[in-house]
Amino acid sequence: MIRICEAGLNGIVRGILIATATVFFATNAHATLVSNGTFDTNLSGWDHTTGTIPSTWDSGTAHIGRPGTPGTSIFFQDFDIAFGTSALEISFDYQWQVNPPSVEDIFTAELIYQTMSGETEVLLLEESSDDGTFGSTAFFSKIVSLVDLANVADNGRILFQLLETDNITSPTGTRIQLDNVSVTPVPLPAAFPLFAGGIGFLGLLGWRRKRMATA
Ligand SMILES: [Ca+2]
Repeated sequence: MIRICEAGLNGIVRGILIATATVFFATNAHATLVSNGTFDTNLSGWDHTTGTIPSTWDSGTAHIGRPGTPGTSIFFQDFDIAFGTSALEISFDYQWQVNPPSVEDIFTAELIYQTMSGETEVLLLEESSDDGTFGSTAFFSKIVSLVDLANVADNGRILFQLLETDNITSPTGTRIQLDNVSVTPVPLPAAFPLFAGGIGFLGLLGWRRKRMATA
């Protein structure tokens, strides 16, 4: 009698487990939401002409800013975030290049997303050329929680900006080399405990059966 009950329970738990695993891994398997984040052959998919200094493609990377040319270089892409997504993992590689200037330049990265009531801007990174390591690639990664995400098309934007100030006395300047930009939905937090709980419960049933068999 107990064995039938356990077998039945086992089947139900397996069913729930398969269902939650499907949700969990389907969500987890989402590829990055941005297109051409690796800049393999060009800057297609990105707006690289906004601001006073256009961004350029160079050997599989994007160059934001032009050394010695004062102004603002803005580089961005809009993408769809599926309604119900609760968080995004954002990562990219960046490198300060050419010459540390006498007057600091500022590099910023932002996530902008549409909400029920308007727009939210999340500052991901703000770095001065005084603090940057020139000629060495830095890896950035952060998980951002989304609040009140609007159910509209192109509700997300990732934006990079280099503000290049005038260095009156010398023509030195900077650019940011950008690569491997990735924006990935983080699995539903509600699905994970259910999934992990299901595995634990199956383990417990297995342990009880084993114990009864040896008794
Ligand atoms: Ca690349």
